[in-house]
Amino acid sequence: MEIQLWREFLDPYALAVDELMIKFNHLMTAFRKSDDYCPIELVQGRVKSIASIIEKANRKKIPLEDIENEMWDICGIRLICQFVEDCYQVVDMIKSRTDMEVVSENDYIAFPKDSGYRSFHLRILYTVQSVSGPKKIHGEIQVRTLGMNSWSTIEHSLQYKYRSNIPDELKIRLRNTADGMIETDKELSSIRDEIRSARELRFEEERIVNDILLSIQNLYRFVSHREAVRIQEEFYDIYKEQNIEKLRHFATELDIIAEGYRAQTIN
Ligand code: 0O2
Repeated sequence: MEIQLWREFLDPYALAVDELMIKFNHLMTAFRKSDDYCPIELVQGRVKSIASIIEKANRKKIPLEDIENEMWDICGIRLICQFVEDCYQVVDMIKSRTDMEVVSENDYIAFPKDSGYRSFHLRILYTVQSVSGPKKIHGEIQVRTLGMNSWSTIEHSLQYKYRSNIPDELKIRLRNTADGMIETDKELSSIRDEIRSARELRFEEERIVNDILLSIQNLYRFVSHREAVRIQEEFYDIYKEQNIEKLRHFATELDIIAEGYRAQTIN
């Protein structure tokens, strides 16, 4: 295929990757705004490079004219989670969506590959509006934990170095580190509630601080500069104590003060 034709061929895949990344990032924001725990930690996406498509087509004996139907990961999305349980929740969420159709799945988390590779793969069909009308794109979504992701990223680099001929001794060591990663994931899952509540507390603190700063900014319109600075310093002192209860209380007090000024202005 000529370079220009490759560009045209890959264009709808780029659109699909962009759209899917926006959708999953938006989902993360929606979870956080609603104070719910977000099972997705990070969204990544890429269109497979031409070199990688050709290499894979050769390796899997896929004629170039068939790659559109036979290669699923030209449009690739990776959803990275904190815990194994989150991966399955994310998989269920994807399956229940109406804007993408899951056509098959491979659970390499429950059934790791011989290499030690773990991830949940979903093959999807996703429609984009291209210049020539709607086009159904084949895509692959990989769902994995942070641990699985670091292992596979490292192993993938070694595959490049050794061109699929990783020495046996190194393969065994990689396998052992993959086993270690399974134990780490299990251990993290067992303290999941603790980690989740710490994380929620952090997000809540961030939200309260943002609210307080906004209220102080608004107060500048109603109180003297000196008074606003005094309130600001009071906030800094409370913030230093790292006591979320006191922060909550301070935010409520500020709300009451702001409400009082607002009422005065209306009257
Ligand atoms: P890149 O550079 O990651 O884009 P599937 O049909 O997808 O459920 P299968 O048959 O393994 O599973 O598919 P394939 O096409 O061999 O692998 C799809 C992708 O999964 C790979 O893309 C990798 O991203 C990842 N993957 C699969 N097996 C391994 C593995 O043993 N180690 C690592 N590190 N990743 C793996 P590509 O083509 O490698 O390219």
